[in-house]
Amino acid sequence: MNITMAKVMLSTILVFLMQLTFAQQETTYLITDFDGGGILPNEWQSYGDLGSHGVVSAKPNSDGKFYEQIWNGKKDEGYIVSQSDITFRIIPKKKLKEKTITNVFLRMDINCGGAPGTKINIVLVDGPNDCCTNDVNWQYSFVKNTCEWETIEINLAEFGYAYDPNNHEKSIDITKVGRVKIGVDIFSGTERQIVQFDNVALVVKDKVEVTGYDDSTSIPENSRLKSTAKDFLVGIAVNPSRVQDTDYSALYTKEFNSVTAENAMKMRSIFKGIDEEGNLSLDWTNSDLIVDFAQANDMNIHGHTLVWHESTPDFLKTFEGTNQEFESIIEKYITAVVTRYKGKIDSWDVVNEAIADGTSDFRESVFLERMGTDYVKKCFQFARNADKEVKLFYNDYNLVFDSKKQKGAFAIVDDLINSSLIDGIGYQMHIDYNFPNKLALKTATDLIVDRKLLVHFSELDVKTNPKGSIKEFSEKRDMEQAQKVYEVVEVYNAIPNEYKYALTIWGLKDDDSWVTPRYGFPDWPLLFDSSFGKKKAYSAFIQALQN
Ligand code: 9MR
Repeated sequence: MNITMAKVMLSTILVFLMQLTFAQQETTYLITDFDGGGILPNEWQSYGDLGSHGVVSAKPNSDGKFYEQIWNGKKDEGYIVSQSDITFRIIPKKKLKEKTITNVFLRMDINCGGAPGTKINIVLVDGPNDCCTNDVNWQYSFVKNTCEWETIEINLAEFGYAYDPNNHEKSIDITKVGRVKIGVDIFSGTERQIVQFDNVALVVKDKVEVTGYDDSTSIPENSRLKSTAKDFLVGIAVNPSRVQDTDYSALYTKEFNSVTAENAMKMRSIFKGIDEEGNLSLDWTNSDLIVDFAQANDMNIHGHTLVWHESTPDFLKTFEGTNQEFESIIEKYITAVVTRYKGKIDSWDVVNEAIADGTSDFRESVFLERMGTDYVKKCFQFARNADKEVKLFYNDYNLVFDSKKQKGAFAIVDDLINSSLIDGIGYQMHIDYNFPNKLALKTATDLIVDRKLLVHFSELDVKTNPKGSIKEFSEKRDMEQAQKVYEVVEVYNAIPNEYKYALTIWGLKDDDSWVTPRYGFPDWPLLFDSSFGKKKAYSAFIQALQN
């Protein structure tokens, strides 16, 4: 054996050993590369619109819409769909029955066929009726705007909460339903768009790799959140009683350089009544306390929130005056609050949560009812009139993954941009240890950056027990939560500096959080435990900024 042969053998053995060590066992048990001709030669079938309408034609159908199917490599490799504003689905004929969904991934190669900006929804359909009431959606925007082929892989376990994050009863327990089908919807709007698919597969993995947070690397004892984050503010939600408690205030000032009042600047805290002449009765006790604390400690202040349906005083809901009078009261209120803290408060959530869950429509509220669909814009204008310098934000939750809500929110935002009334968007970030994934976080964050607005991850907490399935905080959940925090911080830190504002954590200690009382399950959603101890999620925050 000469030296070259020996080298080749050695490297072959090495590669083999590496594969043994690193390769994750996976089984691809449903796959189609469309090479057999026709839509789905083996184990997939078309469903719904495609089946009834699809024709091999690039001309509009009688309904004026385009439907085009090109099989098996006629243009490129892969399956091409080109149509406007319509749903298309492919469904594996085999059910996922008895598979544990935790380790099942949908993998496919996709290409936006020359139409940058195309979006698709990956849809999980849960029986028995196949469509559509129990569908869950996972919106995917093509990463490469050049429309090159890209491979996407989605952990099906992440679909669970997309369905209805606020109603845990309704969310799908995939391990129980036993007959899950998977579809792909083209979310094409009114423009004719093309999406190409190839190598659609379901992949079962032995083990789901957790990447990013490394538990074996300890962080230096003197690390601080605020000093590790060089290019943005690290905020904390505070309450009047806690800023006066030295255990809390010591940690607040050590770790954070921005505060948001968790409740003290909401209408219900400040706005106490209206007299017969229309004068407002305002109580500044709590809000002043927070402002004084922040100023004394040289911390930034983000104001939360001028208008929010959930913090509307009852006397406004039952106000008997005219709509015009109502609007003038809101104007007076916003003017008074913004003016009082001019030069002290750096930014305001002007309107909070204006869009209803799972829709693109306004949420019902007395503000909508009395001031019309322009109410958000009016409130921003009142705030802007009161202070030309203060930064104005629209703040809402679930915008990362509720695609309809996202659409509604950005319609509001785009209108505000046109009127030069908005400076930034707050993504609240009340999220789960396993949802949403990093790609979804990034894709949604890009929507803000694309508009050249400031990004505030405004109310971060990471639920570790969203379905109430655990009684105690496990090592596993601790790690998973840390991994999610790592991803959030990584995504935030990757924002171009000029659009960074703050990443605010919604409370200090696990046992202070709103989550447990609200959902009724024990949870551990924050970075510090109930004894003020740093959790893995704290280390993950620091690590994500150092790597
Ligand atoms: O954490 C806040 C909790 O203490 C209050 O009882 C509740 C109602 O005012 O509001 C909570 O904070 C909410 C925030 O103001 C807006 N986004 C959702 C937050 C959690 O409900």
